[in-house]
Amino acid sequence: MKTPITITKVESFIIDLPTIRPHKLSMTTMQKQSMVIIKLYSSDGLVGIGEATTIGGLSYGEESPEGIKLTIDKYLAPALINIDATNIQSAMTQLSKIAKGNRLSKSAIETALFDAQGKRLNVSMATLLGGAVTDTLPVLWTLASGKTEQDIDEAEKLLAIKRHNTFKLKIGSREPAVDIAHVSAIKKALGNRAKVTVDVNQAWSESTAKTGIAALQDAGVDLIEQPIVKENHRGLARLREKFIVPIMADEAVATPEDAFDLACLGAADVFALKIAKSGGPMAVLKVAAIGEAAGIALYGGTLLEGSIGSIASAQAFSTLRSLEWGTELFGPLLLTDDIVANPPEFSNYQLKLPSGPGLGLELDMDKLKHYQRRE
Ligand code: MUC
Ligand code: MG
Repeated sequence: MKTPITITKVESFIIDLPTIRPHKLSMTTMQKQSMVIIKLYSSDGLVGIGEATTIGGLSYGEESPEGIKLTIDKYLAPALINIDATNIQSAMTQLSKIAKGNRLSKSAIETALFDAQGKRLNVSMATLLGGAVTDTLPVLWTLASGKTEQDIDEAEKLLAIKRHNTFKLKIGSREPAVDIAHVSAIKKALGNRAKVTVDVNQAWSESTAKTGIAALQDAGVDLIEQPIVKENHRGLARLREKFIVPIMADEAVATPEDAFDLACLGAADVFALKIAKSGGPMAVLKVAAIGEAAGIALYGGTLLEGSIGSIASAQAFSTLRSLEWGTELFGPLLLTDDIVANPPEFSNYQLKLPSGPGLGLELDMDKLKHYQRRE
């Protein structure tokens, strides 16, 4: 009988990497990104890597970097030891039995299992997920310095070097009138040369959203992301009824169950897909399938992961037939350095998928050790 290939060890590290400038969202201003990176070892000597990253400690979501590391070390890793490293579905089912929720942590594990299995079979992670239909993905950039003139300058530079031609603006922390003036000034400066989208990150009440979206629609904004609290699916449906500008669900659509409810209610024109939010690449493709079946357009989202999480997302998104709104997988470009030896390439408004097996990335252990948090 063939000796089974089993999982022998899982290591996790918290990495703190500074951002190139403050990144201002409705709930926090980021000066650094804290990523949980894992290494998953198997009995055949292969090591898979994965990433679980959130934004602003506990201010954005329900899992913090410290909590993710604890969850992996104390609960998920012990449940994986000695089980079949080549059966990803079975390993993830095992994790779903011993841990509720904790989807960011699970996404890192699933990514590492795919990375190792891809290396084992000498195929990309996308191939394991059914096959890539493209090797490049369009990528937008988020303007979030908090200053209108600086954001316009940043957009002009990125347009000039053809790195991005769609810009997402983060609003919601200031008075709506101030935010609307900010967005209108940027849209006016960029004109038809760029698409402009806004992400309110749940900051508005439904009544503020009614007046706010009306003004943003008049200003020529192309897409409105998560204007109200994520739990208010019916409110999103009411807003969608009212406006022509498309409404995108982000925080509201994490699991396939969320996707099903939003689809039944007609509450979104677009779904923002994120592997971490859904609990891994396989779960995010289920969300995408529900969107496709309901005629909801798709968008490849990020939790501002570094290269590992961004490329894991890209591997999954590259298997989708249509990503009408492109992606926002620019996370590595927001950071001052990288912990992989072959950082992803961005040019001509696109992210290029690496060509190697698994994720196609090589961890730089010296860099990882340099940025590792020691406590
Ligand atoms: C979010 O809510 O969309 C994605 C891009 C960005 O700047 O922030 C994130 C989070
Ligand atoms: Mg968002």
